[in-house]
Amino acid sequence: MVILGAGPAGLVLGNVLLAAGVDCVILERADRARLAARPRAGFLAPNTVRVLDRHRLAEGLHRHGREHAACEFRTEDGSFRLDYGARGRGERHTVYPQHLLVGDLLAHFQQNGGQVRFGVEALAVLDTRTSRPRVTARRADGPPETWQARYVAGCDGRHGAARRSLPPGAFRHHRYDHGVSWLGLLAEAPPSLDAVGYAVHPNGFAGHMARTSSVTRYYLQTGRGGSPEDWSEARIWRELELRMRAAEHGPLHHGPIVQRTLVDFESDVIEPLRHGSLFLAGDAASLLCPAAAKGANLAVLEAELLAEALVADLLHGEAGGLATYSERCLRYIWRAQEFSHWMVRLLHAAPGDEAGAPFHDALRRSRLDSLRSSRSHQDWFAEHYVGV
Ligand code: RFL
Repeated sequence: MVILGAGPAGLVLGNVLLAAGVDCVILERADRARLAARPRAGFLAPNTVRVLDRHRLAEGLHRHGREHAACEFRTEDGSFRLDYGARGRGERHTVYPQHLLVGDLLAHFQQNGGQVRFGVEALAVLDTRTSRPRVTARRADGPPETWQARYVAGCDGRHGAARRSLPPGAFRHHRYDHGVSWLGLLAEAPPSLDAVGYAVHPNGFAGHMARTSSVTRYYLQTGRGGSPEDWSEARIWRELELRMRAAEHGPLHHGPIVQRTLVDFESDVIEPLRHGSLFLAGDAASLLCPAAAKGANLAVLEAELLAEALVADLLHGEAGGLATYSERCLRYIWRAQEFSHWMVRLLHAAPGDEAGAPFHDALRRSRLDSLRSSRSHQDWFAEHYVGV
């Protein structure tokens, strides 16, 4: 088995396969140091924790992760807190930075004898209609390499080799541009709220999400086409204080900004996720905008489904799980896409040039009003916010 990419999808898949006795290798473009230092997600759904628990991969997150169960909305119509952990199914997030999780998964895989080839970039997946697919790859300072296996798992993200290798005409690529961009920031500062903060302001959205006791993720909605360098630290904190209405709710804890990333809100889905002996999982299968924090959670869910189906096929000759893998994942993917899309509409004013923008904006305020006052709407939110 060849796995492309050592993100959450590839590493969960690799660990489950290895534990079952399936021989596999992971090809990873980045070097080890870069991989373990790439902060991205942080909010892990209860299902993700259950999957990691089932495969004994959750020791680090239980030791260092923190439970999280509340959001605070700050809007032009006032603020309100939603204790989602006490609504719906009563479930909570575990906050544990993705790069720490990736570090744990990598260590576990390698301690159990798993092979990761760092600095190896897959170029193409060939012969996917046969039972001996090949992966061509290159190393920065070495000759081209070819890897061959019974199956290949494309866990190499949206711009990886797996997507590029899909036979033209054999898949649908659903794409949506939400017309919104966020500047994602990491501040070396303790969280300022004991809740996820979602602020809707005439200047645009601002968000606050705890990562650890000394690191906080912030988001600022920005225009398209800017550069993270347009944002000095002074401008960032001024804008965060303004949009989060610090004058009314209390100041934010300031600290050095150690990461600035621009994220254009685009979503997409590849259908189907299986092409002969090539399977897609994680961001390679579907990209979700980060508004609802679903991407890493879906990646883990899909990796477990794929691992179990591969084990059934390779060790027990039962091909049914692989045959239905794509269909089963796509149901989860579209549910997550639907909720993420709803969140984007909840948190952002419609672009001024969009047809019916004032109407959409009135709908957004009405949605927030309903979420503030309707217990059944809060139950629905809680279930979808922590679920995948
Ligand atoms: P990854 O993590 O991108 O890993 C893919 C790996 O493949 C490697 N690679 C290749 N290797 C070999 N050959 C090639 N040709 C290759 N091309 C790429 C890459 O180096 C990389 O190591 O994908 P995976 O495993 O599918 O995991 C997906 C998640 O990383 C992603 O969905 C989340 O980070 C999204 N996301 C969030 N998800 C959550 O569930 N909760 C959150 O709180 C959350 N917050 C976020 C986020 C994403 C963000 N950004 C950066 C868009 C916050 C942000 C700012």
